[in-house]
Amino acid sequence: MENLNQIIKQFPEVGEVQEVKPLTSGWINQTYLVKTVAPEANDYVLQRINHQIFTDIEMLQHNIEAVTNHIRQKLEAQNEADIDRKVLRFVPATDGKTYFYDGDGYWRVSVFIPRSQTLEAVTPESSYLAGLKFGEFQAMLADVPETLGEIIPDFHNMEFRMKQLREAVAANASGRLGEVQNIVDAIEKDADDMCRAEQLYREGNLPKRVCHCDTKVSNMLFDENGEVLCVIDLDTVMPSFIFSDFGDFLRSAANTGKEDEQDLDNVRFNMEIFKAFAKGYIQSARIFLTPIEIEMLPYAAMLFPYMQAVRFLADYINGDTYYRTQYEGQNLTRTKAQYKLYQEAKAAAPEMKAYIDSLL
Ligand code: GN1
Ligand code: MG
Repeated sequence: MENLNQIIKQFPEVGEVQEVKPLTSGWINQTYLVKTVAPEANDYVLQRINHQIFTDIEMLQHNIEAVTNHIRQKLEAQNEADIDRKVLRFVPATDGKTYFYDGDGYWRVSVFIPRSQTLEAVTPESSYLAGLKFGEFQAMLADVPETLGEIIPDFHNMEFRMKQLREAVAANASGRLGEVQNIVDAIEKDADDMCRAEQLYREGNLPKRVCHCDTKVSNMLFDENGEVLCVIDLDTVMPSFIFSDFGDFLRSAANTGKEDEQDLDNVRFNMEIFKAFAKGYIQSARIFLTPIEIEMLPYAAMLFPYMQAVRFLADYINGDTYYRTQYEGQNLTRTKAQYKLYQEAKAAAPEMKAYIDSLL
């Protein structure tokens, strides 16, 4: 902790520290809660940024500052109360930057949002609120003046993910290809169709906009009354297709099974969660969505389990080099579960479309 205290001293606003303890949220960055001595003063969150994944820290923090400053200005213009609980604020280090490099790692500090909680399970009620909030988040960022960098290039680019799979297949580094050839073939059959967003983008018919790119219920803070306070985990905020945030949320929230479910009968697409989320999302996002973006929402709900199956499968064939695994074959189990979810979503697409039409 000695070392951590030295790092915290680089962020003068924090003041006198009472204790520093690990906060268990996510495995990408290391996160600590910094409790301060003064009773009414803010507490803080200290994070060591994973710069293996986020290699351009300057761009990362530029994106996050642009986003949080813009949201803060909007909340101020609306005369919102309690703004420090509704948008993250990153604290400057002595040189004025919102991060500090200690010669080995990159660190940043944000204000801890008191009396907040994350939800473990998604219910129709919280799914509705999440839809409303992620739509509002996108709507607020629709006119962000700065250009945001693509922090992980091609992150949600389906053509790029297919290319990675095809390279994995060609190299067959793990020798596992024979075992999964039938899944590769099934995936290939739908590839052109699933890459149609990239096609529309090239033709100038689909824009990219600022998205969150890691929408899950755990990336949202709720207050003591179950109201949404704030969207968190802004590392992947970048330009993408707007429906990324729609499809990615449903990939985890509307799956009735686990991400690596063994029993595929448990993997179904939960229409109640879908409807609640779509209702909230359309309510807050329809002011800026184009007709084609709305039309592609059911496609997005299919795309994300499909893309995730492709990513897990490529990693399995590569010999598990990207996703951490807890047991032998987990990436293959994940692949099958995500592929099953894709099939379920595909079957539900007409019902999704009818429901969305009924909201408009
Ligand atoms: C990774 O670690 P987590 O859950 O935040 C991945 C996502 C995947 C997800 C699948 C930077 O996110 O894109 O959808 O695993 N993030 C990165 O569980 O690759
Ligand atoms: Mg994350």
